[in-house]
Amino acid sequence: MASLTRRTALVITAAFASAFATGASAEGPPPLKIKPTYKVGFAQTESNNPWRLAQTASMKAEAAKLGWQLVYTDAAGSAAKQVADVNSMIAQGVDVIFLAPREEKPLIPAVMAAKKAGIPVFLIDRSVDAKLAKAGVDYVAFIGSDFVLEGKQAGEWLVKATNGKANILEIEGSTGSSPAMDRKKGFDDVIAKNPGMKIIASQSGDFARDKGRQTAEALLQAHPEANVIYAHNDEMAIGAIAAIEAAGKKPGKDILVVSIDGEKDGLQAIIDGKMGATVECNPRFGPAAFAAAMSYAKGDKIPPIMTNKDNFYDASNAAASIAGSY
Ligand code: GYE
Repeated sequence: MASLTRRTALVITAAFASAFATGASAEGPPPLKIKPTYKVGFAQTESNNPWRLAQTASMKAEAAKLGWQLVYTDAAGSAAKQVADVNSMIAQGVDVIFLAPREEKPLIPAVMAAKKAGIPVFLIDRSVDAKLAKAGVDYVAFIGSDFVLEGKQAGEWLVKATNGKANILEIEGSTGSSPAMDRKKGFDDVIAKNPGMKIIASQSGDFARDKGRQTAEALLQAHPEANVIYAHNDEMAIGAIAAIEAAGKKPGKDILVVSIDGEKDGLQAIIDGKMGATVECNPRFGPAAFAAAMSYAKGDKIPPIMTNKDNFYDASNAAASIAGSY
C-alpha cells in the first residue's frame, strides 16, 4: 500500500512536470513579475580584455543606478564553468539572468535549466545555436550587434583599401562563439565576390591579445606572401601588429590590418597608422539590458532580436573618437 502511494505520487509528479514543460515552451519564456526591485544574474564569459571589462562595468553601473542586486560571475574562459555559474544563479533564486554565452552549443543546457526553473533569460552580446534554443521561446531575446554586418563592413573597407587585390590572413575569435562564426561569414562573403582577394589562411586566436600574436606569428612565417590581416577583434589585431613588427615588417604599410571592436588601443593603432580601420562593437549593454527586463515585466512585446547600432572607425575619425573609448 505504502509503495503504491509512493508510485502514484511519482507518476503524478512526472505528469505534472511534463505538462509544465510543454506548457512553458508553447507559451514562451517564463514571465517576470513586477517588483520594486530585482535580484539579477550576469554570467560573464571572461575578463581578459577591455571590451569585457567595459561590458561588466556597464552592467554593474546600471544595477547600482536602479538599486537592483547583481549576482555577478566570471567563467574565466570556460563554457563548462559558465554553465555551473548559471546553475548557481538558479539555486540562488535570481529573478532574471543576463547571459553572455561563451560558445553557441555548450551553453544550451544553461538556457534550458533557467527556463525550467521559471527564470527568464536575456542573451547579451553573444547568442546560442538557433536550432537548439529559440528567442521568444526558450529565452526572451538576444541583445547585441549584427556580427555578419560587422564582418561585411570590414571586408568592404578592405576591398576599397586594396583595390580588390589582397592575400589575407584571418585571425578568428573563440571557436564555436557566435561573433567568430558570423564575423567570418560576413567577411568571407565579401571576399568571395572579389576574385583578386584571397584568404590564404584562417585560424583562431580566441579573441585574446597574446593568442592573436602567436597565431599571427605562425601564419606570417608560413605565408610570406600575406599583405593583409583581418582579426575578429582589436585585441588580436594588436597582438598581430606586434607579430608583424617582430617579423621586421611595417603594420599599415607592408601588411594592412582591419579589425572589429573600437577599443582605445585599436583607435590608437589607427592614429599611429598601424591599423587601417575597425568596425565598432559596442560593449555598453547595461541600459538596454535592464530596460528590456523592465519592459518584459510590464508585459510589453519584446522583439526576439534587438540589434545595437555601431559606428565605424578609420583615419578620418579615430582621433576624435578615442576620448570616449574604453
Ligand atoms: O568583440 C570581443 C569579446 O562577444 C561581441 O567578444 C563580443 C566579442 C568582442 O571578447 O572583444
